[in-house]
Amino acid sequence: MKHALIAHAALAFSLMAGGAALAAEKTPEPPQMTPEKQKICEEAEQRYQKIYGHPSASLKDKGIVVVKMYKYTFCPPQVRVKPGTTVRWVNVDKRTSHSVWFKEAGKEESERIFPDPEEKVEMKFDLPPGEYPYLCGPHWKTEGMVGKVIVDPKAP
Ligand SMILES: [Cu+2]
Repeated sequence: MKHALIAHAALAFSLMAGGAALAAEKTPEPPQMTPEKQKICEEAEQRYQKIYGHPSASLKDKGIVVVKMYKYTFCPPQVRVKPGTTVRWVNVDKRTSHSVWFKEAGKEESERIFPDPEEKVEMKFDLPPGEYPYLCGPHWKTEGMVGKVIVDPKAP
């Protein structure tokens, strides 16, 4: 079993328990959607469709929002989701591994996942409205690979 599936209850607990106490270790803001990042994310979506056979947005009906990891970028770098949404991270790179780490919240880094359709990181955001920044363990410092989940009841 290669799935780097993180227990939902455990995530909710530690995200809430972390918070203010670790405010000193602030996660940088996710990158702006420059034309370069836009291009990377368009490519990431094409690769996703080739691997999985459907557009990533088509899982929204099931309450799943997909974030692709590609060329040191979370695509999209920022997602706004309704409470209760599951965010699924998949790696559509060629050979680099990536992780999902809610470091600021005091959470442990996920497993480092490879470009393999069997691997993913998934978390259900049964959490209070707010911003949940995260990093890629191996690349946040050197490549600025950071992202953010915003829980918002008014999300589309
Ligand atoms: Cu990475």
